[in-house]
This record gives sequence, C-alpha cells and structure tokens, in this order.
Amino acid sequence: MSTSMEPGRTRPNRRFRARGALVLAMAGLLAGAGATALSGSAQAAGTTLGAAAADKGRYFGTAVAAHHLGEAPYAATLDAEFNSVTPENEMKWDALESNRGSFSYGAADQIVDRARGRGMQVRGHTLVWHSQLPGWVGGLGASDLRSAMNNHITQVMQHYKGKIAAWDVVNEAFQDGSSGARRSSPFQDKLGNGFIEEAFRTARAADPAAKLCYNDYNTDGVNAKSNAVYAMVRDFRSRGVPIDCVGFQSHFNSASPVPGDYRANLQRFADLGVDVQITELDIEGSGASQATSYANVVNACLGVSRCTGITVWGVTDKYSWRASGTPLLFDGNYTKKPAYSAVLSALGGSGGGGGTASCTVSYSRTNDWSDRFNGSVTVTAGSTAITGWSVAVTVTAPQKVSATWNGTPSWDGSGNVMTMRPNGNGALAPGASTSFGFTVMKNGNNAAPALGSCSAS
Ligand code: 9MR
Repeated sequence: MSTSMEPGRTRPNRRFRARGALVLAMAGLLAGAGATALSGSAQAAGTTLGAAAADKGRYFGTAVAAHHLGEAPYAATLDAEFNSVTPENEMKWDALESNRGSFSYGAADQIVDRARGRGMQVRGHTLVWHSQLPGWVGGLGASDLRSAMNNHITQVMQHYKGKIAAWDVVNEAFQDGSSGARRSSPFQDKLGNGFIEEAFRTARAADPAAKLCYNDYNTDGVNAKSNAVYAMVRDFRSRGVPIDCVGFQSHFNSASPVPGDYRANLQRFADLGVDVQITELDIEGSGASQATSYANVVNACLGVSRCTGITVWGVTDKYSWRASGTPLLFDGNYTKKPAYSAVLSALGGSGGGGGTASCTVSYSRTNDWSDRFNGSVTVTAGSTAITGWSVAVTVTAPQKVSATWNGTPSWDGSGNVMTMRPNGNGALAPGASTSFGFTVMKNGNNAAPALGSCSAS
C-alpha cells in the first residue's frame, strides 16, 4: 500500500479508479437491462430449436420422411421444434425420375407443401448423386448422360422454383481417404471432372433464386477430402462458377467424432465467400457425452457468421438410418434427450429441460341403455411428452359411476366427483392420446358428465 510518499497522486488515482468502477458498474447495469429485455423476447421465442436458432439468425431443420407425417407425435414434434426440412429420400433421382423423362413429385410435394404451409423453409436434397440413381442413368453414353443430367436438374428445379431455399446440387462427389480424388460414378467416369461445374451452371439457370450447395461427408474437419473440396470451391469462386454454399453432413460416431478443427474448417470455407450449412447432423451415443458433442457442433456453427443453419438427419432415433446408434435429439417416444437440452441451451434458448407439460381432454358417450350409459374420455398430450395426467369427471346426483376402465379413479366425499389418473397409460409422446372409460348409472338423470381440465406432469 502506498503511504505518505505521494499522497497527492494516490488520491486522484483512487478517484479515477472509483469513477472507472462506477462507469463500469453503470455499463454493467445498462448491459444487464439490455440483456434482460433481450432475454425477455428470446425467452418467448427461444423455447424451441427453431425459435432459438432464429434468434441467432439461423434455421434449425430436420430430415423428414413423407411416410411418417401421418404419425401424430412425429408431426407434432416436427411442427413444434423445427423451421426447416430436408426430404430424406423423396427428392433423390430414383424417387423423382425412376424412368427417363417421367417425373413423379407426389411424396416430395407433400413434404414441401406441408412445410411451406407452416412457414418452414426447405432444403432440396439432392440433384446429382452416384447413389439412389436409377439403373437407366448408368446405362447412358456420355452425350445422352449429359443431357439427362441437365434435364433432371432443370425439370426438378423448375418444378420447385421459388420454393427451395438451398439445393444440394452435387452430393458426395469425392473419395474418402487421402487421395483427394473424385469418386467414380457414371457422371465422373463419362463426363469427367467438369460434370460438377456443369451441374451448378445448369442449376443457376433453372432457379436463380435458390442457393446452390455442394454437400459431402467426412469433410467436417481439415483432411485430404475436405482439402480437395476446398480446392474445388476456391476454383469455382475464382472462375465465377455459381456456388453459394457448402454442406457438411456431419454424421458422427465414436470412430468419427466431432473434429477438433470443425469450426476452423467451416470458417476456411466461409472465407471463400460461400455460406456453410450443417446438413445431416447425427451423433451416435447417449447421455452427457452425446449432449456435449451436439453442443460443440452448435457452438462451431454459431462461431462462424456464414454458418446459416443446422439440419439434423431425422426427428426421432427410431427412424434414424442409424437407429441402433440413437444419434438424434428425440428418443423413440419423442422424449427430449439430454442432447436436445444441450442444443437448445447452446442456441441460447430456454426450457432445455423440456417444455411445459400439458394435455387436453374430450368426452364422448359410447353406449347408452335405459338405465345407464358408458362414457369415454380421450386424453391428448400437448407438444411435450408427458409422464402423467389427471382429470376430474363430475356426474350429477343421483347418478353414480358404477365401473371404470383404463384409469385409476379416486373420489371426493360426495361420490360425484371422480378424479381419474393413469393406470399404466400415463406416459404420452407429444400429440399422442389415451382413453379411459366408465359406466354411469342414470338413476333417472340422463345428463352428460362435466369434465374438468386436464393436468399433465
Ligand atoms: O437417410 C437416408 C436413408 O433413408 C437412405 O436409405 C439412404 C440411401 O442411400 O440415404 C440416407 O441419407 C443419406 C443422404 O441422402 C446422403 N448422405 C448420407 C445419408 C445417410 O446415408
């Protein structure tokens, strides 16, 4: 501590420090006030993956399969949480043009129209890919193949013109491993390296508003394969070949974990002047380690301003292409996993522990006799999975409930108010339903019972 040597200097210094501290404290208060105001709105919006990502200027999407859309909890989870979709298989060549020149858009249209009707954006996947390619394509000679490729791109993109935010124009054209070479495919083998450039030029002409992406896997970190893709994108950018984005599929497991240089790799591509997107994210595993990996991916994307969004490769573990690896954010019952909470909180959202449990009830008379009737109550979970429910059913004296099923009843003193709770049917996925029933002795009164509101836990 300084003593009497230079008191005159010590005091001003203290005052300066005090003023500095005051200024900092005020700034802190202001920042705190700002943060409170912001988190107020973020809280309202940021309770789902899509809303939390939107608060960060990004989308959060999922692959969807048309044949699952009729499953209520699948649709409820999709609609509640995501604001972008990628058809998992419905836009692949074999789905859209299995016979040359004959296009079938039914399942893909279903996904696109449904998503757009709900304000979600759509990623188109994928125009030119060696896999899920109908046999007739591989049988063509070079000049026929060139026109078939360009026709496929043009027809499909014009069909969806104005409806697709970004297209995976070319998918997985590079080999794994250290060669950095292009993968053998009918396109590569017959048209040479130039097929990729040609596909992008054709795509730009077909729908100038759509973002055009190159998409691949095992390119998530810096390695020989991503270096080869990087060189291609750099070349395209320098020569004005139209490319707007690069998709990083990001299929991870213990043999292929989230790379330590993931963010740096995304950034080097972004620095070429393209957007980057995480397009098919899934991470095998469970619990905290899976959650941490997911958070790392989200943080990598948030750390790169041109990382415009994240798509996970499916809604629920049970329909994942790697179902046994449980790689997604919702389990087979559509319950949010620790990975979900980690993603939501990395996105700055709130309620990562799960949304508010809720349920609704509806009543119908299922049988009627002169002396009695049967009633059935259907309990439906809201957009969050629930583990229990209860609902009060009140009959009018002198009516009496004489039997119940599919529930565990308890009674108030009057015997007219029955509170029904689950009997092994308490756990409901989002949007899923169960029913319980009862017989009411009329005793001369035919009134319908009154239903209380449903409470969920
Ligand atoms: O998830 C898709 C699965 O249902 C299909 O059977 C499979 C066919 O190849 O394609 C899967 O999706 C792939 C995607 O289209 C491209 N990148 C790899 C994905 C996982 O295999």
